[in-house]
Amino acid sequence: MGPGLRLWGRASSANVQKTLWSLWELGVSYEHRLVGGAHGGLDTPDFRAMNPNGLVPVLQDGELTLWESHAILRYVAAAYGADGLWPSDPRQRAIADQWTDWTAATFQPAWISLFWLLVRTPEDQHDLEAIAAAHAKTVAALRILDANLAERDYLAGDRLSYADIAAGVLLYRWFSMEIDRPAMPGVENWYRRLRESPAFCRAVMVSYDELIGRLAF
Ligand SMILES: N[C@@H](CCC(=O)N[C@@H](CS)C(=O)NCC(=O)O)C(=O)O
Repeated sequence: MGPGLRLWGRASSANVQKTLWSLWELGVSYEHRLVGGAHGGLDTPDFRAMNPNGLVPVLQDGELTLWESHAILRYVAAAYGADGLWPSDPRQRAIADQWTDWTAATFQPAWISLFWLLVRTPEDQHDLEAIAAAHAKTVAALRILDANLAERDYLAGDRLSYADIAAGVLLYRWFSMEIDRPAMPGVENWYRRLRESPAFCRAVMVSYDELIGRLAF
């Protein structure tokens, strides 16, 4: 266990779920402070001193205070997941980085836009054209994942790495949203493999009812 690990963030946030999944996957103990969303607490001077963006997740480990979910993910994997979530071979780690950064730059923005337009926006305000455009972008990104996963079990090879956590955290909502899902056997098999992890089920497969029709946070 880490010396005084503390996670700040509501458990319904996909970005917080990346941290929760990684900590549970590695069996690392931590203290959880629920902030953000209905819990509030992101505008206090103390929280802003930890993260000037006023967003979750934030992870503290001893003297270290860290924000940005993928930086946190890499840190947890490097500090607590050597040869587990953190590939020791630099080439394999570079591939994990490639998928992690691509998730931040391409996949998650498409997915988040779809989630906000379809789930977080109240139904009477739905913009069908914008939903269709965000759906097309999300499907295009998923097809890139699907082609990679036709060749291997996990994004960076034959075992779970932090890249699978960054991208895989988005799958539960994709597969439970009311939307057309073109067949993608690589992604579907990957999702089945991820669901074999109790840490994935506990962190990610949780209700997001509190976010439905809610634009406030
Ligand atoms: N790029 C940041 C984004 C963080 C972010 O947008 N966090 C959202 C939750 S997913 C947040 O704090 N929203 C305000 C709230 O929950 O009150 C990361 O990956 O950590």
